[in-house]
Parts: sequence; C-alpha cells; structure tokens
Amino acid sequence: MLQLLTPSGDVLGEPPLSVDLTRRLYRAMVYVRTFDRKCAALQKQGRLATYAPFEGQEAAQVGSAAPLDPEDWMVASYRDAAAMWMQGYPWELLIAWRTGDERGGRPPEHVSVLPPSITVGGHMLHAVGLAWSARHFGEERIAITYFGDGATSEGDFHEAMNLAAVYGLGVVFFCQNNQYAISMPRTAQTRSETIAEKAIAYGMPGVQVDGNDLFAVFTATAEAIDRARAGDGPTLIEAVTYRLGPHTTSDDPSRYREESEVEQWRRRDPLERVRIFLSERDAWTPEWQERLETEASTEIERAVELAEGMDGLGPARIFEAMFDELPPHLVDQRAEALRSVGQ
Ligand SMILES: Cc1ncc(C[n+]2csc(CCOP(=O)(O)OP(=O)(O)O)c2C)c(N)n1
Repeated sequence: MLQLLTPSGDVLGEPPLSVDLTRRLYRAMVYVRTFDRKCAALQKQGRLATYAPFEGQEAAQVGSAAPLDPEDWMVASYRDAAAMWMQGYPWELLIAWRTGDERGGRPPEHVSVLPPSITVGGHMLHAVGLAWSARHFGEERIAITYFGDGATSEGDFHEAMNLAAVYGLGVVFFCQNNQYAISMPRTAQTRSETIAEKAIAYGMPGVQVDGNDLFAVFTATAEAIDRARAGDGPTLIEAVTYRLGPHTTSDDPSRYREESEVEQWRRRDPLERVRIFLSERDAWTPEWQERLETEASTEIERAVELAEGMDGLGPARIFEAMFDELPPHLVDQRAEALRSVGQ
C-alpha cells in the first residue's frame, strides 16, 4: 500500500507537493468537512431528506480530484460531494439535490460532473462512455469515477473495467474502500485480498493507497490521470479509508461495528497528519485554522440560504418529467399529491 505521509505527520521520502499546494488542499479539506457536518445537522433538523456523510474520506476525495483538469469528466456517487465540489459543482446545488430538489442534479454548463448516482455501480459505465466519446471526438479530457467497496460486487463494475481496458480508454476507477457497504464489511464483500488486485484480471494497473494520506492519494491519482491522458488506458485505484459516520443519517452503525474500531480510525484522521506536516514547516497556526473554519461556515451557510431560497416546484412537478400524457393512475396520484398540500 502506497503511503507517503504517516498518521503522525512524517513524510516518507521527499514531499510530493509544495507547502503552498498542501496548504490549499488542507483548506479544501477543512471546507468539505464543514460542509459534511453542516449537512448532517441540517438533516437532523428535517431540512435535508437524507444524508450520506463522508467524514474520514476527505483526503481520498480532495487528493484525487485535485490533479484533474477542469474539463475532465467526473462521475461519482451520493457520498462524493467533496470530490464533486473540487471539480466545480456548486455547494448550493449539492445541498439542493440532498433536499430532494431535482435542480440540484443539474450542474452548470461549464462543470464536467454528472449528477450523483444512487444506483450503486451503474455510473461507472457512464464514465467509460464519456472517455470513449472523448477519444472519438479527439478531446484531451479523461474521466474519473468514484465508487465504494460494495460497488465492486456489481456486474456494472466488471463490464466497465473490461470495456475500458479492452479499448484502452482514459478512465480512472477510484474505489474508496471505506470498509463497509452499509453493514457488510469489506471482508465479506470479496475473497480477493485487495480490491486493487482485481485490476490484474482486466489487464490494467491496480494501485492500493492509504486513502487517508493526501500525498499518496494525490500522487497515485496524478499518475493514473497522466497515463489516461497519454492514451495508455485505465487504472484502478483502491484508496483504503474509513467511513467514520453512519452509512446515512438513517443508519445505526453500532449494530454492526465496535466503537473501538472507529476510535482506531479516528487516530488516522486525514486532516490531522497534514496539519502536523504544515505545522512543522511553520505553515499552520491555530489562528489560521480558526479563520478557515469561520470562512468555511459562512460560505456553506450562504449556500444553504441559496438552496432553501430556490422557488418551490411543488409536488405536481414530479409528474411532469416522464409522460406527455399522464396515464390514469398517475392522474389520480397527482391529484392526491396536490390535495395533500392543500392545492
Ligand atoms: C444497484 C443498487 N443496489 C443496492 C442499493 C442500496 N444501497 C445503497 S448504498 C449501498 C451500499 C454501497 O456500499 P459501497 O459501494 O461500499 O459505498 P459506500 O456507501 O460505502 O460509499 C447499497 C447496497 C442501491 N442504491 N443500488
């Protein structure tokens, strides 16, 4: 497993990133953690439908999205708001989507990110299609797709990996092995010793990295992106990490894992080791931390206001997208939905 920055903040070898870039990525990790905690709180207040937290996975998402070019495609899932934000998806749309507002699933024109997939694994094929299309149109852009350890059991994962390898497409398959697919532990998910080794069967490079290590994630992903852009085909990256929170806000993880395990992973906090690294180079102070947290909170609060301030669509909207002429049972359902809100 590739590790370049240990949990105690020691660098193994030369630091792959400048202090300045490390500071910028640390700032991004503080921002996404603020977003994550804010969303979990909003859900408790009934302001979000449900929420899938990513605390513990900040280095995996920020470190892998950082080396992308702005026009590179990103195809991710419900837990990947941090990576999506890094690639230009606005906070307010990430929030609106989580309130159940379909407009949150439509990124601005210039943002090369697909709406998040809830269907586990299905979206990896879309990334392959986008890379194929880029090749067809002679574009430089590559595609990265994010998925969990559980998604590797889906047929779609195998189809996507095989097609990308056979055609030598520019795809980075980025698996966040956060140890659980809801309550199913990684060890029960596959008999493979690692997820990275699955790459061998498809004839592509597979790399396992410490997913809580910003430097290792950045380095491995940057290499995979370079390879994809050079026309040398896809790569599978397994980022070994941990979901510190519940699967979603409606899950009780104490039913399937021990608190001691969570504590063990808290000691491998992806932000803490970068903080130590910066601190030892006089590039972090408590005042800067405080300022970052305040700025992040203000920015996210503003996004919440924007998301909540969007005009209400009303329940009739959900009946408008599919049919030109509604079938009779949906006419009845629409009437019932409108009655329920007094319209
Ligand atoms: C095709 C499909 N099957 C089942 C589900 C229900 N489901 C939602 S999340 C999840 C677990 C996914 O685990 P993993 O891929 O490891 O990602 P994580 O949630 O840990 O990020 C399941 C089974 C779904 N959304 N889609």
